Amino acid sequence: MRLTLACPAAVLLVLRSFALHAQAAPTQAQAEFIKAAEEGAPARISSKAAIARLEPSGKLTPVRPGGNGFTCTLIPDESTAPVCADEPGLRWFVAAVSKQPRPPASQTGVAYMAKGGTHYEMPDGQIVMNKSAGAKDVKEPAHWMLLTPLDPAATGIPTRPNAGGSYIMFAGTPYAHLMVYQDPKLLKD
Ligand SMILES: [Cu+2]
Repeated sequence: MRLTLACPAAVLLVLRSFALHAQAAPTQAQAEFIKAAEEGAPARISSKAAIARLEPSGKLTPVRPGGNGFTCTLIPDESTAPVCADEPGLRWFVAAVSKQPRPPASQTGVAYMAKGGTHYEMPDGQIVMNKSAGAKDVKEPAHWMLLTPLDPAATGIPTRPNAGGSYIMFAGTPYAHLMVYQDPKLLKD
């Protein structure tokens, strides 16, 4: 988990506490969190992923180490939707939940939300990042995401959910990304 590069001292502490507690069975609260977070992706990914708690401040607290570069967590909003993301994807989510002006400009991230999630939609169908007057909560089906700021004009990809299943969410903002309404659990190995 390279995220923690931002604060090397914290990483060391976290790694040490993993070493100390490596043999300890997870508490019931941890076990429940792990089970819920693992629902974000197919078992072949989530069973080997790191599990971490994510707070609205962007603080990540490891719950279980992983081995495949993915981390599963629960989005810290009313949805508490599980998400499993690779390293760039996790950094993107940390930036988004902690309301950073933009995600770190780095590689494209991939994230899975096999239980779906929610977003805010204005009466005209425009998807907005923050809840504002007139915005309503809309449920999203199971989907996966390519976290890279695609441009609707350059790509021709629509900016709203549609029968084709793919659209650019938050188009025109640094958090623009490709949404694919397809259950990641149906992806083949
Ligand atoms: Cu999205």
